[in-house]
Amino acid sequence: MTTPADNTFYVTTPIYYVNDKPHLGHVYTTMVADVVARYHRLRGDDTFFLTGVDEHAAKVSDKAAEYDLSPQEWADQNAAAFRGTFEKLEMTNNDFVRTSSQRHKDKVTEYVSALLKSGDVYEGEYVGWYDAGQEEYVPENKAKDNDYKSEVNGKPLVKKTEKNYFFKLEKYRDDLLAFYAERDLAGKGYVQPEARKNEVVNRIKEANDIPISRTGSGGWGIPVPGDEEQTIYVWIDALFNYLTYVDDDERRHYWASGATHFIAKDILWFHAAIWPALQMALSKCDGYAWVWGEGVQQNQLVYSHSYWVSESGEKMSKSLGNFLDPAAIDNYVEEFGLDALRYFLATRGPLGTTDSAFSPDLFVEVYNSDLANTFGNSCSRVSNMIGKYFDAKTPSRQDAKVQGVTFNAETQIQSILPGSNSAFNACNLAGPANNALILVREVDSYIEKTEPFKLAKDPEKIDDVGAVLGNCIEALRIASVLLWPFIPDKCEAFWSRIGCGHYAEQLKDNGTGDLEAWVKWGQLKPGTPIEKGEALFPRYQVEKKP
Ligand code: ME8
Repeated sequence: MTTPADNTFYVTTPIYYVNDKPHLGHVYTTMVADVVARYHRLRGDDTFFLTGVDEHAAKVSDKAAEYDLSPQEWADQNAAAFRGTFEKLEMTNNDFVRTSSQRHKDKVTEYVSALLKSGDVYEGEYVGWYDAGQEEYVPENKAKDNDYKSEVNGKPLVKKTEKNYFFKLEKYRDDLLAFYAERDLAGKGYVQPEARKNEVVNRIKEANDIPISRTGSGGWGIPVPGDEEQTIYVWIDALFNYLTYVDDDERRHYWASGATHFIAKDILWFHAAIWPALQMALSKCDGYAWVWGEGVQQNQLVYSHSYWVSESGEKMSKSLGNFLDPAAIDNYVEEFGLDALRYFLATRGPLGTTDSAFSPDLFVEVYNSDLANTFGNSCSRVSNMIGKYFDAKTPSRQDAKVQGVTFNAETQIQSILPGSNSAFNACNLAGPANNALILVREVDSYIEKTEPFKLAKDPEKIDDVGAVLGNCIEALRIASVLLWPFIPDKCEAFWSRIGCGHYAEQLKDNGTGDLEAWVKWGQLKPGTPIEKGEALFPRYQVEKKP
């Protein structure tokens, strides 16, 4: 995830199937992308964040039929549920994809027409084992396992040949491998984490052409241009969303910067092989060279995270019915606040190569240790003392050394920012959050060592007390700027208490900030009114656990 020189940043999530309501897994990927998008806006980057829903799947029309609704009606209901959940969770996506939107359908039709014309999509024949009772094709291995009989009624499967459209994936094998190699050479692998790359590369070496259409969808889907009998396979339709929603004069520069695609490992193959091959193929068509431009080749990447699993280790999924659904998510937000959920998911989630168990105990522990006892407590403690000893105004002296104790935060800050930037660039979220907390802990330890509450008893030492508290509030201001992508609401509340409400003003409605300037030491002017306010994160009593 590298920001190109022009400071443009484009981040996406998968578009989610609307056969059912959203769950924690969907919220997670969108939340991760949101934290990253906010970080880039905070830096001042021209940022575009896209999420949305994938509608034309057979499982959507099947589910609709169960409820006696049209696929569109069912998709509308669930798309609204996804949109509503994301809005409630204050996701800052710039647009929301619906693959049933006219804009998307028109663009996909244009792209597939171009590919038909160039010959990279061609008409062919699909030969496979057909279960007539079930009206479906059975993959070769499954057919073989069942002795070429129907799993359902035991009747022999029939070998059936059907007209189909194919994409010439095989033709792009070498180009894909060369692309992977170039990116590795440049030190910016296309697939991350690195560990996931090998399985993909090995599969690319053997990739064959893939069918990209189907019949019998009952009209639910985008027709293959010039052949109303066939609809474009849902995965091809879906992958194109990353392009259809930015393919206009206002947004095309986001595409050119090279997207960061956040996904989970379940859908890596489509993103790691089929997606870049489709882009390569489209770029060879008249008027589409920009689709595979330099910025795309250098910066586009696929970050494939692991799963949230239940405490017994099963993947959380709709089909297993063990996911945290919107109601359970609401409960967490009600009990702990939205920022607490954001913080927990972003810092303790399965971003790397191992799955994370969603544990209510761990949630409470992290909430209390990082948010209530560290950031929240430090903000209250320092604001309270400023209220008590300095008439609730920022004290004027900020010497680094008080009572023989040197305040280290100022030097630390110089290394925190570059460290956070490179961590974000590597899609590491726990690191930058922890860096900010290290700064907060530095404040706590400085207070423990200098004991301003004791010094304040001696009127002659009031300047020292001022120096300590002035340093502390300044360090907390900087920590709050660094924490904003994770816990925006609480940071904004804190800013309004310390005279920094203008940060929030600037960031409002997806505006951009000035991270570098805001984390410079010594900006809180002496005499700035400091409000105490309620605890930002009230401590949670463990026996009350949700
Ligand atoms: O695959 N842990 O949609 P989908 C973490 N429409 N993340 C999870 C998760 C879990 N247990 N379960 C789901 C599709 N996710 C296609 C995508 S994109 C062009 C088309 C998240 O509704 C994760 O991001 O099955 C995963 O990749 C995605 O939801 C799959 O969502």
